[in-house]
Amino acid sequence: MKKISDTIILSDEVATALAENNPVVTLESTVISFGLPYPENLHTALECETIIRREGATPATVGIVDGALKIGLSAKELESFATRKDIIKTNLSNLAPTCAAKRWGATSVSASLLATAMANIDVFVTGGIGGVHRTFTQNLDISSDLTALSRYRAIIVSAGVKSLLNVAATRECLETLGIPILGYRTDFFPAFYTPSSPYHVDRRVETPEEVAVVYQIQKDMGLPSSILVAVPVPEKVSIPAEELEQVLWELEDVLQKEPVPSGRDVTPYILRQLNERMNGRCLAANLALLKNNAAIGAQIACSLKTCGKP
Ligand code: PSU
Ligand code: MN
Repeated sequence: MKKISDTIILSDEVATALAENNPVVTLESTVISFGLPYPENLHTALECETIIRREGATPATVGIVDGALKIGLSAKELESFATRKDIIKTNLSNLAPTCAAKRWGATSVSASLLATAMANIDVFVTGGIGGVHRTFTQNLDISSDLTALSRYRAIIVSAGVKSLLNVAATRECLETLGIPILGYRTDFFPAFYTPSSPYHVDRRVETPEEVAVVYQIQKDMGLPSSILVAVPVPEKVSIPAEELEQVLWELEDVLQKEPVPSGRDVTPYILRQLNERMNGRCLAANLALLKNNAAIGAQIACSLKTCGKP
């Protein structure tokens, strides 16, 4: 175990990979503890790691274990994140308090990205980033993921944002915060379950090498933010926008009438509700896009090593 600081630690495997300048890809743990049901959460977490290894990179799932922010969870720890009931969902605001309390914490995109940047790792993969919620005009619910993307620099691979968020407002917010969006073989910002949205990306790229070029320039110019690589969900499991919209309207109606959670509990709650109403199709799409993103993230990490990394 190697320490980066008093509270951030690397597994031996990740420490060795970094010391040897081999490609490393980080992953988040909130999707395991709060985004997917058991046992799919555990199977997918392990499979994403296998995919990353197969592509030639070292996977490093991030999570808080007994108050330490750990980069590179073991298989046993992944199982704990998939099953324990006392895990705290963490973002930038409760990261330090969770560590101070010596608790276990699942790291969302924001907290995982902080860990990625602190360890000097270049690539982080996830399913979907958080964004601006549909009800933001009433309660200003904007994910801390956007704050983190603007503050910490890495390449983050995701399938865009879910249309349970306000996709247009999220796209605007990313621009305001100075976060470049690269469309991976697409001209349009993907909307998670749906491969496309009406909103343009900043540049379309076809290969991992093209991503690496933009990242080098981002670093060269001293631009502090992450680059978002937006990868459309694989076509065969995708869900048409109109179909999803219908269910989301119905859901919003229900949410108006019943007491719903607030703060960090909103996203996991809506995800569960949506999945129930879609007979598991959302889950199938979610699993497929996570694996797809893991493969592309690993390819990008490998390409960086031949792309003039100092
Ligand atoms: N999208 C998913 N599944 C998830 C999340 C997003 O399909 O589990 C998680 C990610 O960890 C993301 C977090 O960082 O939700 C955003 O939560 P919030 O909206 O509370 O910021
Ligand atoms: Mn929120």
